[in-house]
Amino acid sequence: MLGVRHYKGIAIDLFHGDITEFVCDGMVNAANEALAGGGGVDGAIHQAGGPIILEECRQIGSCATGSAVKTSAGNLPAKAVIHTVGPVWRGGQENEPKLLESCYYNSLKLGHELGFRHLAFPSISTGIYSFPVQQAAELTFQAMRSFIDEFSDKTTIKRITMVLFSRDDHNCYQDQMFQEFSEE
Ligand code: AR6
Repeated sequence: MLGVRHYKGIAIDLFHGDITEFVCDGMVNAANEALAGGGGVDGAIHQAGGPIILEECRQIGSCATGSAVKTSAGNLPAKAVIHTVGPVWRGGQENEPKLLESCYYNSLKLGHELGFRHLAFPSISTGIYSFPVQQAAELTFQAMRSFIDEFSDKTTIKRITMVLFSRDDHNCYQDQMFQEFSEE
């Protein structure tokens, strides 16, 4: 069963699968600061989207950890890719939690500025960058709450989906989502 919650008129839900096949407006990518492409979800997004994405990344140049930038989506089923750079986990004492929250908050803000209705996120930083999944899931929904508290009355965003590649990650995010948002 797929979980869904509503908070101040915005749906928050989960999907178990490949984000490159997920239909949305803004598809968020877990990129690196050089916007150079890479492995994991970044590699999958560039592979499925085609070379236009890397061309535009080169024009932009770089993206600081915690920030977000936008490119076209090429062949992906989205209007744009929002590239954000998660922190590399170095034990938790180097501002990693705040930086991870900034990724979600700034990606949502960019999606809002672009007038999008539906954003899809992968589990940022929890693969190659080694951020512990449970803590990442807690921070994810806290960041969504902060964004919604600030923007719910003025944003076009109506739905935010976490797309989880593994069943274990899906279950972990579902538990945290149910803890953060009770049924309205
Ligand atoms: N759809 C959804 N989720 C996916 C997919 C997919 N197609 N492929 C992988 N994941 P990672 P990071 C999940 O490593 O930790 C890259 O080289 C994966 O199982 O992609 O932020 C970049 O260029 C995991 O749960 O991102 C950076 O250098 C989650 O996506 C670096 O990796 C994030 O794993 C970023 O590392």
